[in-house]
Amino acid sequence: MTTTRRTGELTMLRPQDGPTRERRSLGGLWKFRLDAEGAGRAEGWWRSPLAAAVDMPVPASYNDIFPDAAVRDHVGDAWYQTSVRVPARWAGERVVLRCDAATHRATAWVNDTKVAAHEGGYTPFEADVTEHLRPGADNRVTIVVNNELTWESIPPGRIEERPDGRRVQRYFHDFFNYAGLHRPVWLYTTPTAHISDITVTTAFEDTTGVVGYQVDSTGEADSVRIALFDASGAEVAAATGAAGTLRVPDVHPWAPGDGYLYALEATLLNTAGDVIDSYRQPVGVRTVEVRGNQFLINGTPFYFKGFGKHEDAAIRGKGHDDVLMVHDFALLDWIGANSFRTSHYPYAEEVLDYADRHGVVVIDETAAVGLNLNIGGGIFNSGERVSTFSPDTISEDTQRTHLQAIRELVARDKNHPSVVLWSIANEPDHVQPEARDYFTPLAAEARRLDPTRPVAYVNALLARPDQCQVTDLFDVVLLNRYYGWYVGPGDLETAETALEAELRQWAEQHDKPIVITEYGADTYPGLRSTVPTPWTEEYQADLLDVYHRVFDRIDAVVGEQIWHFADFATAPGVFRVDGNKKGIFTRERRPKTAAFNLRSRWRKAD
Ligand code: BDP
Repeated sequence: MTTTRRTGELTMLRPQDGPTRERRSLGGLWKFRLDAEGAGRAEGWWRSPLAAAVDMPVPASYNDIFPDAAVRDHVGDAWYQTSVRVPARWAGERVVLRCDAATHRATAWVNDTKVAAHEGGYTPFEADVTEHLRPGADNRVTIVVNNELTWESIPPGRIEERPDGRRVQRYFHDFFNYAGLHRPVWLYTTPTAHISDITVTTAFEDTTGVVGYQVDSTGEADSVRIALFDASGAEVAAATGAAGTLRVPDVHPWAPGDGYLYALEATLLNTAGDVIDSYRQPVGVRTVEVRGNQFLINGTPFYFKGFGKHEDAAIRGKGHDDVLMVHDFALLDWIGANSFRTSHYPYAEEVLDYADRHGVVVIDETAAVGLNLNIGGGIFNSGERVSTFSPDTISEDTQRTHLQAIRELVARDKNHPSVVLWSIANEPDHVQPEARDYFTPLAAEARRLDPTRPVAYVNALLARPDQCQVTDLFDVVLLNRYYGWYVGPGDLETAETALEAELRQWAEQHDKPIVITEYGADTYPGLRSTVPTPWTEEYQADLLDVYHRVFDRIDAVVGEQIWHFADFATAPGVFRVDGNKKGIFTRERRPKTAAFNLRSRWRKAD
């Protein structure tokens, strides 16, 4: 039997060590050089050791590593290079270069050969480099990362040319445009014939877990053997064949707060029964369903408590860091949160693995943020409404990139039990009629790729239920609301009435669950007041209380995710004091007053 992977589908199986596979992390210090003029591509900088280079840690954003505005505000290419020796025993194996994230696009070379080019800063890409890497010898790996945001990129942006020749990046979203090699870079081996993808779906029949699987592979193999192990390592089900169903009596479900995982081991065998390749895929057995205005996990109504987050920290920017990750999850647990949204882009796979293992529920979002020319970083245009969709702005080209971003997100994250909902955009323009043409194919593609999860987009304050052009295309209503902050700052009484009136309208006009995916107030830590005063710690706490009173009065509200988990970096602006200060924690992860109120609300028994 020869199995080949389905053409046209993306495969993004995460590298792992195992009996037939080996990984080599390329993390550490790389050579680094900015190239605002784009000289490197013309001069072939990948062909020799990078001249005039400095040391740069990987993974990290490069922007804040040096006290240098030229690095922080750089626009254009930035070159990374490292030299790597892999064991001679790798000869004869298939060798793959994988970059977990290069923001926002990258081209990679191994020695003199271009091996990959990828668009999109938050999903991985890889290349088979077997022909180009010399096991046992020195090899140059060069990656040029480009951080320009344009009308064709996701997220979009535009570059201003200044009279003095400087190029300045403008963008419509409210977080700093960090760039670089943000996540691990790997070389890894697989056998020539190998497992290229695994897709798992799960269901229940009474207390029996039903695990559907499909194993895609490339190259000559005779058969596929499947075994499912429980968390203690005992085999609980087995099968043969590239696709099929496993049944697990008395299954231990994956559930919020109980990240129980099985391991599905897929093994490719040759005609003699020898193992060709083997891969272990974690599996959480759970269901997700939207019924009326309820969001059900394992048939039980689920209420989202948590935050919109960012991958953001001092110095490392958006660079993945296990220390920070574990600490952030510990704070989520401390405060009693059960979920978060990966605002506003797909997070590192390490984060989703952690969420899987700890039963934390995730709304998984694409990087489609800022597709709304009437909002700039949460601030609404006060003048005339401008057109978001046009051949010169958000266009079919943007839509094409957006579609690809959805495909890569689903391909990468489809097997994570923690992911219960796809959010395909944050606060796009959904009032203009063109929004419907723009979003119809995107919502359809997300459903085609993954019929097992609901699909949503995040609605901005500018569209009431009767104005929104796209709500009926989606399963869940996700709302970002800023009454008492951007709308009527300082007036919490009006905020309470207006919020309640609007939420009731949503609940009446759409029989769908509502999750409030953003609400909050900028808060300068240490600023206190006895009377309601925006920016104080008391005001943040009081505003959240107002929202919670309203949520508790409306059945269709099935979740509250505060904006934001921690203070984070943004582009400079008169509305931002060293970044966005809506964090419940400071950027250093110290609690503000509201953290303690939330802790008592969220930790109360349901
Ligand atoms: C919302 C955006 C979010 C911003 C927030 C704010 O979704 O990215 O950071 O406003 O202004 O509109 O704080």
